[in-house]
Amino acid sequence: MKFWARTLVGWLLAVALPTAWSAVEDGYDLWLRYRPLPPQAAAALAAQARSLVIAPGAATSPVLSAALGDLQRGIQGLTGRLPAVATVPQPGALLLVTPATAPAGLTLPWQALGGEGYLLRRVRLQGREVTVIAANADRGLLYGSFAWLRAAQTGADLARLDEFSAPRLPLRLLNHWDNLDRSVERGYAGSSIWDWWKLPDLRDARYVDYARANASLGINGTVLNNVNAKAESLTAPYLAKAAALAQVFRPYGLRVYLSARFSAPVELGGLQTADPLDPAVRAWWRAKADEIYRAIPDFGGFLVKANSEGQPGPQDYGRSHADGANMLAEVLAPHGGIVMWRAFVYAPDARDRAAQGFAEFQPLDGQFAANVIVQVKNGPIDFQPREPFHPLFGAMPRTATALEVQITKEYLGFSTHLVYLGPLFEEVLRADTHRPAPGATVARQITAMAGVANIGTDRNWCGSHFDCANWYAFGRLAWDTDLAAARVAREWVQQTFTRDRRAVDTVTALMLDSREAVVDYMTPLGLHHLMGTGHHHGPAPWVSDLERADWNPTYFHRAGPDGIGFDRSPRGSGSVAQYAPALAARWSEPATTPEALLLWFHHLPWDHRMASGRTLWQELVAHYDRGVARVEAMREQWAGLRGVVDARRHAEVTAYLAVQAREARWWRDACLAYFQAVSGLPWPAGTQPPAEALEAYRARRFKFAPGQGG
Ligand code: BDP
Repeated sequence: MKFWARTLVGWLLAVALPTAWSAVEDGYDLWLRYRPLPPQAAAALAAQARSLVIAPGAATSPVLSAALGDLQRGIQGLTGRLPAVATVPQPGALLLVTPATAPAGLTLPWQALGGEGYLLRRVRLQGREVTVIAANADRGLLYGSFAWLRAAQTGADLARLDEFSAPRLPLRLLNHWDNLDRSVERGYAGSSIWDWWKLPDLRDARYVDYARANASLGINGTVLNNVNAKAESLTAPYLAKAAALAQVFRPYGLRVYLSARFSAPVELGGLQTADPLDPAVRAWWRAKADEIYRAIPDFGGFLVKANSEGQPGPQDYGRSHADGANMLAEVLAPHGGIVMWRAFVYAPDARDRAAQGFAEFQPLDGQFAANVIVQVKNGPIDFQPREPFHPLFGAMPRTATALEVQITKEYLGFSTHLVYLGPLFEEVLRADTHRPAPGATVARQITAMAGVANIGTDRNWCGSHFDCANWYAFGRLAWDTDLAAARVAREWVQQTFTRDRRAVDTVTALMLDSREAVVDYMTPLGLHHLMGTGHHHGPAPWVSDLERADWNPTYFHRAGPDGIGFDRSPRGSGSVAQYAPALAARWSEPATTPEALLLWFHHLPWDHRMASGRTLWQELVAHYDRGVARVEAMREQWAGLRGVVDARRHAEVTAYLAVQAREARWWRDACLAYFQAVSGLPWPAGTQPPAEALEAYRARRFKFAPGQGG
């Protein structure tokens, strides 16, 4: 090669290509980046994926085409070679097979795969080494294809591949709290990705990428609109818009659902009532259901927030939640649709808000129709950094239940705090309800999992790069509730950032530490709901003047000169009794309550002795300090990755971590300033008093904090 040519090639390799490359690292590609592997690894992978083999004619299935599309895109990206689609197996082929198309001599455990599961396996077929992606249906092939790509991207040994996976939960859904004006309730990632105004005519290319990302995780349903629903979403023009989205999503196995406003028969139908037992109301909903299914033949069903936070519901007419849910279930049943009826309710006169959901719903066990699922938040209050699991799990054995978690971090620092939620999801899924016996985990009690989405129009989808890990973890854990959050974090890092081992170790460790960090600097030892009023940004433990008692942080922490914490033991509200007797007994006594939940269940004097030997007051300060220190450690860990992680994303995360460090300190200082004032105790030796006076923290206002909806 001539000198100038060598120089040009050198310049391209050293400067131009990496620059061009890093320019596209804006997070848009999520974990489906498919960036080129190092030459040797690329060649090895290419040898295993020379062609994609399907049965003649099979590619006409839209779902299979979607699977092939991502396999081609992925393999080309990773290896630089586009695999051909063929119908005859050659060495190095990837075979996509169902029982109907499997070649003779290939015996596989078809039955265990169920309707959605898949098997990835290296086999010798007629003397040739090939890889099979096997499933009973095209949807399984789609999930299997993404699993193969995940294996390829995470550096798995593809020559020895043998992976079987089938979901236990048939329903794995995102819940968008998106409004029709494109604002997003508790959204911190820009506007709603649904451009309602331009739908159904304009179908943004982003809708396809959204569906691909969900399919890659096995998410199979999406509720398009806010649970605080507008009746208009059930009108013909909006149904046409939802139908357009359903059409885009269909090849990716993603069904569309809608939040239904219970009073729609009045608001849209001109009826005098929305009483679920009124024949005219039932007829209205029946006609509406028929209309919906004409527009969206595979419509999934309704999600309903009723008689909660001012939403209309059956209780407005003296009817029960079961009456309301069953009425909707009846009109959806002929079409195969379901009702997800939320158990997030709390009455204004609540003696103990944590007890309300159980009190209203548990007695209704056995009264819900077969196609109703009662959707229960992970904890009995409201998506706090840490809560015990909701006592309804396991307590309604004759009712199908769904676990609802919040992916968007309304109470965990919005999108500017790095908090990996995998450990939170894992904690609740693995919580032992003891119902009917020890070992009955939440994961074993549910039939569905719903995640309140954190997706918006931001280029990186979720408002921050790391918040995409929470979308990812939700999907992966909903698919396989036994997965470890640590493994999920690791594979996300490998696909999203780098396969550099040291960097993967560092980022994974940082992520795993982050959830405990936020608990420590916001609400340690079982404290909860200390957040600012309305927007929930920042600390406000002093707020005590809101109209309803249970809107006030003082209601939840009950700090005074005598001590701190909410007594839910038999000596207090008694709501601990909603748990199985073995747990209730354990959590009724401070000595046998895990310290992480201590102040959730008990009101204790400031000088209560903790396991560490410190007093409760000293321990509280130590936790807040540890939270702040953990964030500082996260910053340092991340700083050490400069040059390993691409510059743009590295800088963005660095900036966010600075916000988090500042706000963690603010949380610590403001909460401790307040608790110190009410307890009257001196600062423990060696600890720092807050930077500012309590009044200064109390005076802060955040009128324009995001996520308050339209
Ligand atoms: C609360 C949110 C509110 C939601 C509500 C719900 O602050 O915006 O509408 O949950 O889940 O945490 O319905």
